[in-house]
Amino acid sequence: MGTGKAILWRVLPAVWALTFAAACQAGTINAHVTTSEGEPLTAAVVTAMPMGQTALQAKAGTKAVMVQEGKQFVPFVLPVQLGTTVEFPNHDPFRHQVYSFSPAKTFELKLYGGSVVSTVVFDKEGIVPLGCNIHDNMLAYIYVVGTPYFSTTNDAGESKLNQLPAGTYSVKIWHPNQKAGQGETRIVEVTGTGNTDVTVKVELKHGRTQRKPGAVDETYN
Ligand SMILES: [Cu+2]
Repeated sequence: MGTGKAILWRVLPAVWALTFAAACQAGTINAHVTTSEGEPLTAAVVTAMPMGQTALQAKAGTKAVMVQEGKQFVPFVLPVQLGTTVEFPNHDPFRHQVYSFSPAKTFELKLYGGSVVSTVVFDKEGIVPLGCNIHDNMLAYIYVVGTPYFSTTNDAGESKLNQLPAGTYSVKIWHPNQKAGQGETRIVEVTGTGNTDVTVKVELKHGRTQRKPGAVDETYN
């Protein structure tokens, strides 16, 4: 009898915790990102990290894709979670040679084309600028983050993070051409119900963008 009661008292808190967790709904963060002039900023990455949480690895088998097509990388900015395998399919009828010299991931894929799909696992948080040895105009960024909650702004500068468990988050906005040292961070409270709006202005420097294929590159085909 005494033992039974003791077990009950040990189990009850766990049952309550489970019931409470199940009752908790998920919230949404709606981010609106503009330049300092108030223009909508596309291709900015919005990440939400639960406060006090250390970097979270992606589930095993998580994949993302960075395409080469028309001598361009698509997308220009690809956010991925730590541990994600990125595929680099080439949709062009000629070959590419993708590389990065970044501290977060230094790699160089062999010259490839056709149905060969090269893959790289991104295992360190940070910014990975990509280039192609054959086509100088090609440029893209893989942004490796330690949270499953991330999204890129659309042409209207909007980004939605869904299914966030209620709690406090550190919300960060990153864009490849933002001014150095200007990692825009906000502390945001997400409740189980309704949306939380976050509005951020990002000051841009004169940054590099991906250029359209140029005459210089034509000779390397
Ligand atoms: Cu190329």
